[in-house]
Amino acid sequence: MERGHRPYFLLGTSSMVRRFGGARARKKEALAMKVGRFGVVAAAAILFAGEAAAQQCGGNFDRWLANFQQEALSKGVSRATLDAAAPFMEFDQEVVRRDRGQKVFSQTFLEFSGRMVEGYRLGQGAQRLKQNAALFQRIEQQFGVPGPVIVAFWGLETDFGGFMGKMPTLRSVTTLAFDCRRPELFREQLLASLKIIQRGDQSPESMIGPFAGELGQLQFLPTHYFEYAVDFDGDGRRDLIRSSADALASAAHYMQKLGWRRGEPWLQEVRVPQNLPWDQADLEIQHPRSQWVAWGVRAASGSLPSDNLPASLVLPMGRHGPAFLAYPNFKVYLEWNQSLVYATTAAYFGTRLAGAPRVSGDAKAIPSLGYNELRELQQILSRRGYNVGKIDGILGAQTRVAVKDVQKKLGLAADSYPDAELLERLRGGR
Ligand SMILES: [Ca+2]
Repeated sequence: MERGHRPYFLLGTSSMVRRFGGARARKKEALAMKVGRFGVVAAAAILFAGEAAAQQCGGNFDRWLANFQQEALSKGVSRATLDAAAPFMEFDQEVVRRDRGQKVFSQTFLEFSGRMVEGYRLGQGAQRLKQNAALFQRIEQQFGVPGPVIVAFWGLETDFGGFMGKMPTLRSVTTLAFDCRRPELFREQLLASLKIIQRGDQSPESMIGPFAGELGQLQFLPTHYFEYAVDFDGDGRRDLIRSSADALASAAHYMQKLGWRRGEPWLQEVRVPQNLPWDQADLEIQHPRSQWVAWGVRAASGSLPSDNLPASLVLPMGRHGPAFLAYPNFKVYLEWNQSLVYATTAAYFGTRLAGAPRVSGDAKAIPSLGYNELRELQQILSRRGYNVGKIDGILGAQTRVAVKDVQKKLGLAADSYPDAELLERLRGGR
């Protein structure tokens, strides 16, 4: 299973998902059809197994639910909690439809950060920081994570608590646990949702969120909610939906557990010389800052001390685009969301709120491949034996690794960022 705060979004913030909107009509007849055609077969299979072997997904919904409820009881969920949750534990075809239709789309770092950070969110974020200065001071004292870092996630995930989704979480996670796309992941989420209710943090009615089951102002998965949520306003409940203090402190607590290092930077924009050994620009490669300085890397603003703090050079748009040193704290961003564009944007947003100037670079001036070209590139790389994952037109980690390798073989600057020249040469089979 993939890791991460949101393992099922490559490049998805809930705000994108949120904009899909649409009717939430429930279409039970679709389920009835499915059960009608496959239910008997599934039941027979269970009988053949000679026991109540777990029907882990699909088949007859009522049978599946009864099986899940047994498991929940055996794992410490009370009958009373199950009874309270029962009216919401239904199948919702709309959830499946949205889950299948989830648009994962490709944007460059400058496009995405320009849209998600500059302007409205930056102004709002600065204001929120100021309004809650005492709260953020207390949070940093306890967990070591500075306010700007948390506010950036708050803004990206839910517009500072403004858009948290409108669907009953129990129904969403029940549906996705029953559906056979990622049943194990959502079976866990459903179990955690019930435990959150049992603990008194939420009620089945108050648990509202987007179709994929994330919860609250920082869009925690239910498992993360159950494990990392803290009560920071002191009312005795961990309420990540209605209490900003709880939600923000819980995010800091989660990041602390992911390994956030108190007092250290997370990301810093730099200028790089054009004769840099480009293959060293790789999240898997770290050098002390002194080595980067020796190679001619300079701070874009402020200073870049020549010391031993380890750093990776990140070029989200290749060697002609913006450049950042990513410090050990940056790995926490990648745990939150594996997408390099999302992680870099969230970290960059944090630096802006902490006073860094706007990133340099013009998206239109940097040669980038479009969606169709990226797909074509992935197809060519795949034919050449590279594992690029899904042919999806998205420049993900696997595609970057393949691009870097093929750049090296062709004697091109190995910055892991594909451009028209690379595609041209690969088309020609050279
Ligand atoms: Ca509370």
